[in-house]
Amino acid sequence: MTRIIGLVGKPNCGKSTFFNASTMAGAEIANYPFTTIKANRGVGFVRVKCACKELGVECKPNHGSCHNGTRLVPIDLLDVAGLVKGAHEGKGLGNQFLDDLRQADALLHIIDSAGATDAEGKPCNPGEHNPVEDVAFLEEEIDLWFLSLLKKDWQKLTREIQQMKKDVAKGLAERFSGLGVTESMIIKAAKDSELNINEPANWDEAGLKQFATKMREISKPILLCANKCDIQEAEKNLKPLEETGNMTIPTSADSELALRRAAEKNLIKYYPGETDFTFEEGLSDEQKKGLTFIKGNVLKKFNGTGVQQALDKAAFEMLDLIAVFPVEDENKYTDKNGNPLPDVHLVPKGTTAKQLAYKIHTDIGDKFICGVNAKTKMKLGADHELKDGDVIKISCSK
Ligand SMILES: Nc1nc2c(ncn2[C@@H]2O[C@H](COP(=O)(O)OP(=O)(O)O)[C@@H](O)[C@H]2O)c(=O)[nH]1
Ligand SMILES: [Mg+2]
Repeated sequence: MTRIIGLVGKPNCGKSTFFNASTMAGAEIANYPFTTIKANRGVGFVRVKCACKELGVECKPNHGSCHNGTRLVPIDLLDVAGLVKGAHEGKGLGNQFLDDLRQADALLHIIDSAGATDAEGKPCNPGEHNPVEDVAFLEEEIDLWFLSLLKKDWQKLTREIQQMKKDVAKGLAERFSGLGVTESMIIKAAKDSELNINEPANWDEAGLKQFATKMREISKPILLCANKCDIQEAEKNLKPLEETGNMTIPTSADSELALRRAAEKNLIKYYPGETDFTFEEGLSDEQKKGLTFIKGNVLKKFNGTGVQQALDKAAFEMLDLIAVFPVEDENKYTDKNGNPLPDVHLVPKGTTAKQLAYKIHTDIGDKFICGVNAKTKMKLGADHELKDGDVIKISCSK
């Protein structure tokens, strides 16, 4: 299943800027065909150590790009409609918000850490709003939505599950499959809430609320992006944001967008995620001034703009994805046209050789005979679990 990273938060905190910066093709990464899928659905990129260096080949990516052994691999991004209070009751763009949210497997909560956006999402003077309040606000809104879905004919649902002697976790997972909630997530959420999974009819209101919260935490992990870190007032809010217990990263989406635009016009040499750039010819004084500000106040200070770092963290630390390189020739590491390391698949940890085959193509999955680890030439059975960085040839029956 394709994993999707959702950008969420109040209006005006920088979601669209973050989205535009992340999905911007740029000169280096322009060769992805579906950069914008829908208005708010696009393709961003995460950084992966390419196998090309280790294998001593020059890779030819079908999608994304490779620079000095760092490969940019496509990942789906969703710019979720701005959240307002009462979204779970359909307020504001509530239904749109929840509908978008359903599809996301991990959330980047874009926060105006400079406090220049008030509780309703309107611009205010930097420092006027306390961004820490936004953290609980978003979590509660999603929790209440999960809870309202749970409570909607809860009695009927639990009776049905028990009468049909259905597995409770399975029954609940079916009900919540549209939310990206799986059976194992349900079991974990019940356990973490100290609820007996076999007696859902006995769960009380407080238990249900707790269960909804756990389900949200497990199925929609959140990374806080302390955005607008280029504004001075952000500094004092970074620690308090971290102290909410969420993984936090300072970001400047505006800076990332400016850098990628300048790189696209060949005004600077900059690669996503890097902590510095170099000037090329042809910049105006004003452009130079703006970019110099970013160099000193963002890149140097925060080790990058944080945008690429946030995407990488979401993919590899929250979604636990690994990168595998399918090839058709295990000796030359190429596809059938002779292109070395043409593709990278991002798959969940624990993915087996046969599951990879199915991800490449249903036909390849159906005709799977075995896998071959191209680095060691070892044969791999259907259930062999793949490792990060594996280069894999799938052998099929004719
Ligand atoms: N200073 C600064 N401004 C930003 C940053 N990111 C976004 N903005 C500005 O914040 C405003 C709202 O941004 P937008 O992306 O439309 O927010 P959205 O409503 O969450 O999608 C715009 O004026 C952006 O230029 C940032 O990192 N730093
Ligand atoms: Mg927007």
